[in-house]
Amino acid sequence: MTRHDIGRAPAWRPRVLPALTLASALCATDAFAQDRPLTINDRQYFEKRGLNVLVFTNEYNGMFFDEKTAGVEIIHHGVRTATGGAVRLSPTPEQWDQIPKVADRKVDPQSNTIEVTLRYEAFGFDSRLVVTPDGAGFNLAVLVDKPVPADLEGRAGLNLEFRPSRYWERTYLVDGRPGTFPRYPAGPTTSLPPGKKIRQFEGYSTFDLHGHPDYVEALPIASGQTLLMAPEDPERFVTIRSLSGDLQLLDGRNLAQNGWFVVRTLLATKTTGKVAEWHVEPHTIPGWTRTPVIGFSQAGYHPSQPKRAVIELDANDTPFPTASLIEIRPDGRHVEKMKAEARPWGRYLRYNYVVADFSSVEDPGLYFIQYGAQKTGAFPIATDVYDRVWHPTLDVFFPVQMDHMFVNEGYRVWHGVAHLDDAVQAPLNRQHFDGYRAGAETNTPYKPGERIPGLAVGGWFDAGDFDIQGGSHAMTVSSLVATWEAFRPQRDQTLVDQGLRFVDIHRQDGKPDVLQQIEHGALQMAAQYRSIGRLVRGIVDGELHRYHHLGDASTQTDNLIYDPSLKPYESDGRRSGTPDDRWVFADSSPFSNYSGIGALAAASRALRGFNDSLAAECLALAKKAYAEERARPAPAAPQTGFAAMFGQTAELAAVMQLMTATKEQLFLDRFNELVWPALDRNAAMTLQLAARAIPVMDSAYATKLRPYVEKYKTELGGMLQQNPYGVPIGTRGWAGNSQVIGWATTNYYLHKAYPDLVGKGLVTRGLDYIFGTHPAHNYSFVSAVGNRSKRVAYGNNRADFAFIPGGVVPGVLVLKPDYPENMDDWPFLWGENEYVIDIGASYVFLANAAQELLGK
Ligand SMILES: [Ca+2]
Ligand SMILES: [Ca+2]
Ligand SMILES: [Ca+2]
Repeated sequence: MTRHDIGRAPAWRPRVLPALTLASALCATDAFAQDRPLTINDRQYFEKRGLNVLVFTNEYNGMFFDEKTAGVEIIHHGVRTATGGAVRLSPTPEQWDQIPKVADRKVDPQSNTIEVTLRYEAFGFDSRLVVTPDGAGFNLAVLVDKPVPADLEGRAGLNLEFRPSRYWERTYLVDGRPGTFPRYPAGPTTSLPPGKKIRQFEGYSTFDLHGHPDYVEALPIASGQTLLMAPEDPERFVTIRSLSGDLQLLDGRNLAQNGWFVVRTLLATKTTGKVAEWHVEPHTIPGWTRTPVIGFSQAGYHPSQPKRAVIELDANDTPFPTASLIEIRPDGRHVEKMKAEARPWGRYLRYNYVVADFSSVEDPGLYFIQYGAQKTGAFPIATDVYDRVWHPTLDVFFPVQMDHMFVNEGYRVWHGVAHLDDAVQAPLNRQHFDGYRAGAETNTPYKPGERIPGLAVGGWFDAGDFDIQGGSHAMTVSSLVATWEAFRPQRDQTLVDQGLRFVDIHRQDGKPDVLQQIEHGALQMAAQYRSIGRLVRGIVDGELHRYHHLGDASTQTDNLIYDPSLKPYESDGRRSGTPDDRWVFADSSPFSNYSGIGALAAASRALRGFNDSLAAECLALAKKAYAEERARPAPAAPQTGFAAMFGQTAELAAVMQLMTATKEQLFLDRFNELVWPALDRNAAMTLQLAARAIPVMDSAYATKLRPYVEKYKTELGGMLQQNPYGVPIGTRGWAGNSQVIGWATTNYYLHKAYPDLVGKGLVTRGLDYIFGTHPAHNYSFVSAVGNRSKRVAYGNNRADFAFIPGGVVPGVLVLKPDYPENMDDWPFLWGENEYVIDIGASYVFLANAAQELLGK
């Protein structure tokens, strides 16, 4: 069994239907459903009971390239097991390999066919991928009007990728020959000269030649005409038969830990028309119905807060009328405490929902929820449920993310001192990876390749990767300062020694950990302002093959200053001839600079009395940089996209922090000048900032702000109806837990100032969502917080299928058109599972806010 199935009844066991009804149901409805071929539904994908086939409802994008969320995809008994069905140019495509563009897509319900035209512009290569239901499955064919280009012969193939964690511990048959899906990659591979390699993103290479001539490709682990995958498992069984050419089964993990099992047929060459064709038949279980997901808070509930279980149901499921809250008594007996109506909510995305409200139960104790025969894990109702939920984030997640430090925990070293060779000015005119780019100016006082002094200090690894991102640092520092100023948490469970670059987890040193983290962020940001005069876009590897590093952060670079007089891999013990020192990218955007200025001003307040010299320097740097930025001609505020959302409030946020730090009239006036137009433009984005200024402003300010809060409250009503969870669920390519936390935090500030307008329930609802009351499954999105939580995630230890305690993942990604997903057995989808520092900091704030509001 996989983790996904733990605690759930086997999906194919019929539930609580009288024998007669069941028999007739199987004869009529289910037998019919089983025989019914795949048909195109009104959401433009192929559907039959237990099976969906998506054909480029999701496309590859140019930002992160292959995210394993595009192409022909199979949702098999509710689980997206296959992705990347397309013409691909390598046996086991990696994230930064060439991706096809969709030049055309035709959905034809008349002929029950979906056809996409795929284009590789760099090769002038077009092909058509045609999906047509056939028998119990479908045919997948590739057609070309012109022969495959000569340089892609033997390279272009029809690929389909299967999620390893859904197939390992299972077997396959290839033309009757048995095999077991490898639990861990074990070859075979072959070494090829670089001339054979298809150009990757912007000419970068994911492969480190490391002084040797050849790169590596995966060879098939099996090949033949007919492949039966997991024939022993009715939920996973798929048959693929090639109608032209051999099928190959490959293991992409031999090249990259995030690779999938790939089934592939090379396209026929020097010919036109059909150049590859498969018959694919995923087995379906008659009358299959997805097991309900009972969404609830894995961390439990404060007695006085609302307690809503949101139950997610298959569209074919018939809801039970009630759900029960069962108390686990001190004598061990299980006693039904309350039977709540399972109130139909309706449809959201592809599922139906019912909501059971247990709010009236306020007695402290241990409970679980029973719905039909299904029982959830146990959870507490107690006055102290929020006391400790943020500790793993502050005690473990943040220390593990600390750059330029050695981080120890008990017998375990998380990583050694990293990136002592930071950093050099990035080259000009470069489209880099991870969203970095350089134009014609460095925007710093340094020449390309020149060393920028003082940067090997402080800072955190941005996320599951190891770069230092300016923007997320600013948000993190500002958020940690907000926590310090609002709640003054004195918690001290971490020793931080900046002089020795040493961190010891679970070891007191007499200093509040929040302040030590603020100091660590401020040290890096102050270094940037000291040597460059602005917040940098980031500090990141120059080479793609170092950027995707998995392992100890201290081995990402050699920690030695680059010296071009030495040969690559040569060292005198202090310098080395390997040009691996990280690059500094700076842009000229005032918006990111303002966010850095605001964070420095905030840090200066928190650090006063803790590190006075750093506090004073942070404020001086912030004021100087603000004056410089204001003296520059202001570019037009971006009107669309991410920059518009943050750009337009960036200066306001900086001024709010400077005003709070200095009380100077200059900043008070500027704040008044900016805040009202910003509220008129986008109140939802501005209200949190505006409310945070209330203690600094006069009472007339709070009165003037009130109508905006009233309007927000009205708009909230509509938002709360958009999904059964009653929180804003984002639909972008990076899942939206951060927005949920931000929304609940705004509600906290508004509740503090206008308790008659915004209730406490809108603060805890955000946490209920994070802790398990959400679509797809019911694990807590904070690793090691709540009874069951994310046990694999996209931290920098993801190759070990592990987690970092206290890390908060992005959450539920809504794949078009209607599939909410958060993989719980496969850590490698960053949009679902990547911990990021700023969401960690904002989570610490929200958890403290809930604790303060509800009290003991
Ligand atoms: Ca990054
Ligand atoms: Ca401490
Ligand atoms: Ca180096």
